[in-house]
Amino acid sequence: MNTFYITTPIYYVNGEPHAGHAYTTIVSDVLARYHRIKGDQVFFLTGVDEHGANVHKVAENAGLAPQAYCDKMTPIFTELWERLNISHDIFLRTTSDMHKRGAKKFLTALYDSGDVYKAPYEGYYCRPCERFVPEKELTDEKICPIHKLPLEWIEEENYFFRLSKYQDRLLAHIHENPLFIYPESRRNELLSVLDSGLEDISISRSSVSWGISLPFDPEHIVYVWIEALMNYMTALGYETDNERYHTFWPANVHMMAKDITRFHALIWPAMLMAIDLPLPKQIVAHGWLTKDGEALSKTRGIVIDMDTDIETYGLDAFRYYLLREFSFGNDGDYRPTRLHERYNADLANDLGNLLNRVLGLLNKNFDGIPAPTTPGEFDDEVKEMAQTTVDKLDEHINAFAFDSALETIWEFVRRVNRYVQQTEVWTLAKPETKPRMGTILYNSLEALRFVSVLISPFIPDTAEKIQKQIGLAEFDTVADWGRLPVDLKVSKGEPIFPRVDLKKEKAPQPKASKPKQKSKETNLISFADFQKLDLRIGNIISAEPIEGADRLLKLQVDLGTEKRQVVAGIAEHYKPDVLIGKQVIVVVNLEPATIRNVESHGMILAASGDSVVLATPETEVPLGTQVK
Ligand code: ME8
Repeated sequence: MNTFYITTPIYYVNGEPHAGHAYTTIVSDVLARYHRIKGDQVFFLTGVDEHGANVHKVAENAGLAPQAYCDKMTPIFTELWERLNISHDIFLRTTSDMHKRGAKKFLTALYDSGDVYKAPYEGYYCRPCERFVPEKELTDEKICPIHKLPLEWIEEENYFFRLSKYQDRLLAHIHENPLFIYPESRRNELLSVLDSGLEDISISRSSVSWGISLPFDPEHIVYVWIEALMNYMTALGYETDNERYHTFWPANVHMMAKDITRFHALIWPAMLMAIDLPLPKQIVAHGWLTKDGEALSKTRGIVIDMDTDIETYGLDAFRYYLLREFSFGNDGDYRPTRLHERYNADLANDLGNLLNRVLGLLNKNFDGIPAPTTPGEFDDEVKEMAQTTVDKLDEHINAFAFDSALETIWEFVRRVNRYVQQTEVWTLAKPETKPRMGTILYNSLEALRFVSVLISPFIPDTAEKIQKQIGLAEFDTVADWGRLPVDLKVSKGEPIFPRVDLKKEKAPQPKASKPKQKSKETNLISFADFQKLDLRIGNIISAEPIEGADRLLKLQVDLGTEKRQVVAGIAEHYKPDVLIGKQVIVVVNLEPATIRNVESHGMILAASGDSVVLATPETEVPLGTQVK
């Protein structure tokens, strides 16, 4: 039996979980559930990161001892995962005995490897990042490049890990295992980090008290990031459950967003190399979930109201929307109006109506599921498509293309709808055609059972509801055609996705953007004129404000064959850090211009109404691809 070990990051407890955390955990849940229905032995880990100066400080501010604070925060995470139907096998707390014992064993092994040494350290420290900011990232203002907050100068004796020693081995590993860091954009980013050279990193703090002490020097507390990475092994029972640890290590997938890939794809593998343990198979990073194009931030009021949307549309609609709408690896903007549209079109209409219609016809004309005795036109096409859907789904899931995976299933749902339509099954109730009617309804219901298996990793409650309505007593996870037993008594069937009335529910309306153009005719251009535009796909690799120009950002855009500097008037709508890694459409043959003393070689396209939203390709495409 294959094993499949999947992990989410362990989330900091210094704030409540939000939709971004939910997204990582839901995509990991899909993978875990998918591998379970394939028959793999799965272990799915999530949990919380409870140590470190940051958590300590927040606890102090709340007037609580750190442990009491963690005990208060942690249930907020476990309750959310329950509400989101997350099927994890373990929820790890870093304050647990199991983790502490495993971490000490790991640290001892690391020390014994000879790659840990003590040295004085001084540098600029960012508390929210919990890291020293390297020299090359420092600006004159000594501001954190991520949090834009002033850095603290810290001097202390620290233990260091000889990360620099592993530079060549890491490089070789990444080259020999092209899928080790996924997707490619992240792989390239980390290869360029490696190119610029790795420095040794400090792995302890003497100024921090909330954490695990080093087994070889109890005066020092292990740096929270080093401790956190070890959770992937301690949760298996590295010190406490040898059998489980050996069954599942190395992990198949460490899932996360792109913010923490350096720790996972460089530092963590080097630590494992130092103590001769196998490396995780894949470090996989998705993009940011944003709101109105901006990074989520509770303090700035940029939040996604998951609770309202789940209450209005149901949990599965929320899960479906996140998985169907966002292209994994790219940033995605959360829009309740799109959730509404997807709910009505895909869930209520395509799937819900199909189930209702087939069950309705069956109930009206048969007493239980009829036997498929009378084959006819279109049957084989539907059966074949069922099988190809399974194969395509597997490819998409292995590439983390959850949107394409769902689209593939929905192509099949729409094909079955068409089958019902093409065969005009409702006209076949006469005695001479009734056996054919029974066959079509059997096939349609078997197709729906099939669909229920395939959607079960994504929207598990809906999958179960469908099988219940079909009359199956236990959930059948096997996608093989013809397993549906005859004579089952189907239920009448409540709509699985009742219509949600926008006005009644006061669902958010899209902002009406003021059309800027005046009349149509006078604005017409010829096709030849349009063809003069050279539009290309580029990737934003850096973004920074322009002094004295509040509306402008200076962007460096990678077009595949060349890099361009572009000035864009989007600073009021996008924070620089959310832009990094975004694919955009660039007008590359625009005359260069100098704007506020900064040269601009091109222009990026954006929808520009009440708010400004960048035009991005629906899925990631090769850099330099022409847009026509
Ligand atoms: O980094 N969009 O914890 P953390 C998508 N404790 N995903 C998002 C997101 C967003 N807007 N915001 C957060 C830590 N995430 C460490 C991890 S692991 C050994 C230690 C998700 O609470 C995403 O998965 O800051 C991101 O990588 C993670 O939360 C960061 O969680």
